[in-house]
Amino acid sequence: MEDAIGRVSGHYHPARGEEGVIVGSFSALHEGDFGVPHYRGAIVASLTHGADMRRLLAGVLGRETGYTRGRQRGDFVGRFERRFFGLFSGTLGPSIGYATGAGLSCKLDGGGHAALVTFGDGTSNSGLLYESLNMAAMLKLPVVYVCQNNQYAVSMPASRSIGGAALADRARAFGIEAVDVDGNDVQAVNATVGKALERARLEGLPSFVHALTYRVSGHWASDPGDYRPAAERDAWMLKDPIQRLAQALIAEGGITQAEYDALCASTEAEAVQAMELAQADPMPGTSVTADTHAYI
Ligand SMILES: Cc1ncc(C[n+]2csc(CCOP(=O)(O)OP(=O)(O)O)c2C)c(N)n1
Ligand SMILES: [Mg+2]
Repeated sequence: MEDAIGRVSGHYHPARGEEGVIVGSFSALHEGDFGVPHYRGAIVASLTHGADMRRLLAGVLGRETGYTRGRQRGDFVGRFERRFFGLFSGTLGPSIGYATGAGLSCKLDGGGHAALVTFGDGTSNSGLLYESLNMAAMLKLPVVYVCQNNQYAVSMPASRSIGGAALADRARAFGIEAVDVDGNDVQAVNATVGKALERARLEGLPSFVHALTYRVSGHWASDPGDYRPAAERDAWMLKDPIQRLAQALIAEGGITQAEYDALCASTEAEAVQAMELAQADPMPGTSVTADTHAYI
C-alpha cells in the first residue's frame, strides 16, 4: 500500500521497516480501547482496525471519499467510531495528551478499557510526554505509551538528540513500569504491548514501551535520506520485520513459501486497484469547509 502511495505522493511519510511496532501494537487493542497512532504509520494502524484501503488512499490524495473528507492528509486519519484518533494538527506531541485524556475517560467510565499511543523518538523530547507520564502515574491512568524509535527525526539521529542512557529510564523516573522490546519483531511487540494493555484494563496502571526499529525510507517519500550511512541502512534492511515474520511462519509451518508469495502478489494487486479507484474519486466540494463534523 505504501509503495502505491509513494508513486503518487512525494510528501507521504512512509513507515517501511517500522511495521513491527505499528502492527504489533495496534493489533493488541480490544474493542472499546482507544488508539492514538504516531503520524508515521497511522494509516497502517488503521488497517489493523478494519479501515477500508480505498478510503485511506483517498485520504492521502485529499479526496471527498477519505475518512476526513479531504480536510487532512491520510496519514493523519481519525476514525472516532472506532475510537481511533488522528493527529489533527501538524504539531507533534499533543496526541500524547489526547491519549492521556482518553485514559482518564476510560477510568471515569468505570475501567475495563485502555488507551494506546505511539510516538517517535523525536517526539519523545516533547514536554507533553513528561506532563502526561506524571499525570498517568499520579492518577493511575490505563495508558500504554509506546515510543516508535526509528532512530531519526527528519535528518537528526536520536543518538544526537536524546540525553541519558535509556529512554525507558525516563518513564521509570515517574514510577511507571517500562520495558524495551525489539521493534522489528512483530510477535514480541504484540506480546509486550498486549501485556501492558491487559494490565491497564485490569489494574488501571500506565506502562511505557520503548520499541527500537529503523526508518528504512527517507523522512518522506521523496527524501533520498542520504544523510545516513548506507551501511547502517543496509544492516537494518536485513532485519526487515515483514521478512522476519514470513520466515518465522514458514519455518513453523504456518504458511508455505508459495502461499506467502501468492499473498504478497494478491495484496499488491489489491493496493494498486484501490489506488486507481481512489485516484478517480472526486475532490471535496465547498460544503466540506462548512461541515464542522467532517472528521466524524
Ligand atoms: C512540535 C513540532 N516540532 C517540529 C515539527 C517538525 N517535524 C515534523 S516531523 C518531525 C520529525 C519527528 O521525528 P519523530 O518523532 O522521531 O518521528 P518520525 O518522523 O521519525 O516518525 C519534525 C521535527 C513538528 N511537526 N512539531
Ligand atoms: Mg523518529
